[in-house]
Amino acid sequence: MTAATVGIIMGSQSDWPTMKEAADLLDELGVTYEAKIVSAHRTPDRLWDYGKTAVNRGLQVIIAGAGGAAHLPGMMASKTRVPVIGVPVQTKALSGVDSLYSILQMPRGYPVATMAIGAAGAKNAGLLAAGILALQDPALAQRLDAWRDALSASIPDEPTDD
Ligand code: RP5
Repeated sequence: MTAATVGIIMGSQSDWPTMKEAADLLDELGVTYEAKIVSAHRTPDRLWDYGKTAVNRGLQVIIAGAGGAAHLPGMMASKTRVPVIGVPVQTKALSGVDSLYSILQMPRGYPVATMAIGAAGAKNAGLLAAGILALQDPALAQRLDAWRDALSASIPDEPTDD
């Protein structure tokens, strides 16, 4: 089995439908990844171990999604120098604005690249991770360019009624 270059982590099983957007995108582009449930509040020891071993396990980017008091991406950024991309998962109570603010306002010194709320954010997290890896991987760069070209080509010139 090929080692994962991207770690997709999320606070709960309930985050998976959102975070699967990132996983599907990485599948499409042929990027190796792993997906794990790691909760800042419910499994803090798991979070600690994941961050402590991330560099040595060869992870190059971590995509971390959480909702509500979404401390996972920030805590992971505190524990490892592997770049962390944060995905604010949409919540029922506050529509994900709570998640967004929890992830966005990191103190100086520990950056998290924060995406949009929800599925679009998760998909863009996959694309951003692929873009980072493509800097050192010409074949992936070609696949990513082709993906972007195909998206552009799929946009019609004019709107239609149906
Ligand atoms: C967070 O709490 C998770 O990231 C999830 O978005 C939210 C709700 O979790 P569940 O109660 O659905 O497990 O830790």
